[in-house]
Amino acid sequence: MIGDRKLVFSGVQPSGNLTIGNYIGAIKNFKEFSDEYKCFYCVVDLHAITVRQVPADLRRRTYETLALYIACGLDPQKNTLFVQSQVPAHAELGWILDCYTMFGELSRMTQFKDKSAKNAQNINAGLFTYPSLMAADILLYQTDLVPVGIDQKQHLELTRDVANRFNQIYGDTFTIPEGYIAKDTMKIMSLADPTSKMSKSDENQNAVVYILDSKDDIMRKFRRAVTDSGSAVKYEEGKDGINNLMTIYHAFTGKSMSDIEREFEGRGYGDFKSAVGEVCADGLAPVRCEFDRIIKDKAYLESVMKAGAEEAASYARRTMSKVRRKIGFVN
Ligand code: AQP
Repeated sequence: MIGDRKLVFSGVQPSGNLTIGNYIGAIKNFKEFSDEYKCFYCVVDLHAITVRQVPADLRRRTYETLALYIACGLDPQKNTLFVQSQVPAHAELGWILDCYTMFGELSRMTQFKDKSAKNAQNINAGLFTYPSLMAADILLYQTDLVPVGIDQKQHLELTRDVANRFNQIYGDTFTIPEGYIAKDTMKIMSLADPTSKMSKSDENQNAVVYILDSKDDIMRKFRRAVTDSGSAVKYEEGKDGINNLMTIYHAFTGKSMSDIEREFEGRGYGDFKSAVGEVCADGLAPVRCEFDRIIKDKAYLESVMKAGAEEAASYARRTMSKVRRKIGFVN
């Protein structure tokens, strides 16, 4: 809490080109908080290295993710936009919280299970302890609200458990954050396998629609999206592919599922897939246009990063001094 304003924190990993899953499930909603709350939006590059990254790509994507935040309407004057590795307190508190997070808790995280299955050659300790670093990101700022996609709910619950544990041992230290999972929050699924989440690190480019894809690419990907063998555009159990496309259509138009069903009655999947492509490409066009303008100005992006990191560090310092004192570190 800053005065009477609640504090909001959220982050996105620069681990790949951002997808419409990141957009619909997270970034698109971030703007809503700016007027009412004090908002910290972070590019979480420390998290990204739990999976091996090419250094030049990681650097480029860090700039791009920041530029996308701004292109999606996050004004750096109103929001603290920064890069996680530029505020070392994240790593420091991450280590401390590792010591207050149980092996069993981390073992139950579905993201760890999914990611270790995908990266069998590199199941590193960071991948396992990722949730305690995420807890540190959030608790460092005494965050009240964390807007995240529904897929991050389990991590947020762990954050609350760790914060409560720490507070029980040492007395009130951390604000217990609430997850803000919007009523209308959607989980966007892969276009190639609609039973699994759309992820930026998916190797199958046709499974994923990127925020910066061209209209042609977007149209092509939706035309090839996997659906069942039926033809009625109807939201129902077992029709994962169509349900996912309807969710995306809803996200870009605001139309309800029953309105979408009426609109496409008797029109078949082909027509519907093209319509989803159209609304998605048109909805993203202004973001792409802004992005193209901002990404060219590296000096501007660096000034945003610097100001953001300085402000974030000043908040982080207050929490760290409290944590260090309570634990018994000599200041
Ligand atoms: N498919 C999705 N549907 C809805 N929300 C999603 N988010 C991600 N994918 C979807 C939301 O985006 C925010 C940022 O996510 P992240 O970059 O921190 O990590 P992630 O959830 O692991 O995203 P990816 O795209 O799946 O990245 P990789 O492939 O690197 O693991 C979060 O708020 C998340 O809810």
